[in-house]
Amino acid sequence: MKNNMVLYNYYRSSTSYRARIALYHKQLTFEYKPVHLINLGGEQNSGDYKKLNPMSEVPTLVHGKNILAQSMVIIQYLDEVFPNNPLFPDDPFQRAQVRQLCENINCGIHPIQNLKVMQKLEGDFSATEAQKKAWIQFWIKKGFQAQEGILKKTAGTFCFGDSITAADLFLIPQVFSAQRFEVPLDEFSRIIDIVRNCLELEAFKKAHPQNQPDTPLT
Ligand SMILES: N[C@@H](CCC(=O)N[C@@H](CS)C(=O)NCC(=O)O)C(=O)O
Repeated sequence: MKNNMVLYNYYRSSTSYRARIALYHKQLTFEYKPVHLINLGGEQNSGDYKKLNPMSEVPTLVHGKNILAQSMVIIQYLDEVFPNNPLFPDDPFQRAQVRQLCENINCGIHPIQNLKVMQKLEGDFSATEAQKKAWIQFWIKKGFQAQEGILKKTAGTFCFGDSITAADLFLIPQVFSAQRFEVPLDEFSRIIDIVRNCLELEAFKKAHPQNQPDTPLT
């Protein structure tokens, strides 16, 4: 166990990607434990994994004896335990603004288009691939329209001024998902600029879904 830290995660899961960026941004080493979300009915649904994460989701962080689920919680925990390269501003209102940017994605976009939601739409309501894609595109676009408007006021090089904050850790993975589901991004010029700036940084490159131990070769 590197640094007494294990991250259970999946290469293309956006919530896993958030946690990986936080770990690399803070220059922490960790053991990568892949949890395949599709194979075997989804390894996240196995009894053993549920003991770690009762919601059957990735990521889960194990730090020594401490077991934590929920990417927001993991990111805040890492920020408090490892204060180098902070992910939230000191000022209480600015901290809240960064959290707002995080939660717009964490609560306002991601859960509506999560794998289990899409599986339910298909299983119980016979949604086709095209309908599922349209659903995902609708919610990401709606959320990004709100986020783009806020970012026009808060962003500099990154989501909140010119330093990396937790808001970037939520935005970049959500854009990765948007691209995966072919959401047109032309109207989101601020978001596109921030993504370009973030992807130049080492932590974001290392955390990228293309560069993980469980990334398929093809
Ligand atoms: N709010 C949770 C959401 C975690 C989550 O839903 N992760 C997805 C992958 S991005 C997952 O594990 N899905 C499993 C499923 O839908 O069965 C967090 O931020 O950690």
